[in-house]
Amino acid sequence: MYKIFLLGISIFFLSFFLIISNTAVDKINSSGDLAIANKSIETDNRLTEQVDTTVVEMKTDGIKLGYSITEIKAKAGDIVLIRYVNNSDMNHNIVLVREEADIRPVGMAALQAVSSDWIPQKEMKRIIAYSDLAYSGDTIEFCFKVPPPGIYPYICTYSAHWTQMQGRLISTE
Ligand SMILES: [Cu+2]
Repeated sequence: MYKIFLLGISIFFLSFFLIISNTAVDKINSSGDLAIANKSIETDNRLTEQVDTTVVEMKTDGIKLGYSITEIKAKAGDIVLIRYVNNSDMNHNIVLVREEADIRPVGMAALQAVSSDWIPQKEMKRIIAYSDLAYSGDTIEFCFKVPPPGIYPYICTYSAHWTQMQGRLISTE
């Protein structure tokens, strides 16, 4: 009888211990999950902060063959958004090329590319990004990812404007 009583007491305490320890484990799991959730939020914030957008307001007036902004500085990997107001009497575009030596081949080939809005498909390897053709009076937006650090020319390929209508994108670390 005494042994049965001892066994009963033992089972009671063992169950009690198991309940306590399970609760403790639950608590650890909860706080563990919470920590993981917080960490993922921090990671998301960091990702959105990494890419900035530089907005550039640019225009051309009258019969001038040029952009009002001829130098754009931005960080490699960021986004540049050019809002271009074509107040001139002619059509224009913005074509970003890989290097100085690409200006002439792209500009010359564009003269044969009227049907593709002055964007020469056969010289695409020299072109990083290009805008729509902005007709006289148009405002267009042109968005691109800033290439690795370096200096990149941008030109207007409409009707041989490239000889005068140029600017430089300076990509920094
Ligand atoms: Cu032009």
